[in-house]
Amino acid sequence: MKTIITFGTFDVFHVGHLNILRRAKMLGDRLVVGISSDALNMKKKARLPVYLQNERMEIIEALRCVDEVFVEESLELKADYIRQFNAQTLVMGDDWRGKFDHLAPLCEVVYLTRTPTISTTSIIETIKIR
Ligand code: C2G
Repeated sequence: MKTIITFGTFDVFHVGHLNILRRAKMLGDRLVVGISSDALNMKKKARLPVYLQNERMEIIEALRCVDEVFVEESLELKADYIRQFNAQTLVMGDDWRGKFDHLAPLCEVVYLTRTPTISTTSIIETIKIR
């Protein structure tokens, strides 16, 4: 049983999020997703997500390609989460390329290409303009 782990906020869920989760699942048998907590988002982006953490968790958990979700409380705890879930592969979008290479002794680290043009920020901007 090969476990894949990935992380993200997944705010205002869109097809770019779906694509990376589907591709991550294809690399193994079980996909575990760490959802950034609202508090972690405040720290990272100095604002709350549009969808709060329990809603983001519910949405991701309902996807066919996702087996388990948990709350990611800190960016620095990745090694602990990888051990806790016994993950063999960490998947991140290539906006994070190189940032998690230090975890390579613990598990395989794979960066997947982001889906072009779509982002939560651009969706919010579009809604504002309309
Ligand atoms: N993503 C993608 N294509 C897009 C937008 C996002 O492939 N057009 C990917 C990102 O690369 C990331 C995942 O979808 O792997 C979730 O994106 P975000 O919610 O923006 O995640 P982020 O805030 O970068 O949080 O511990 C790391 C962080 O929790 C990652």
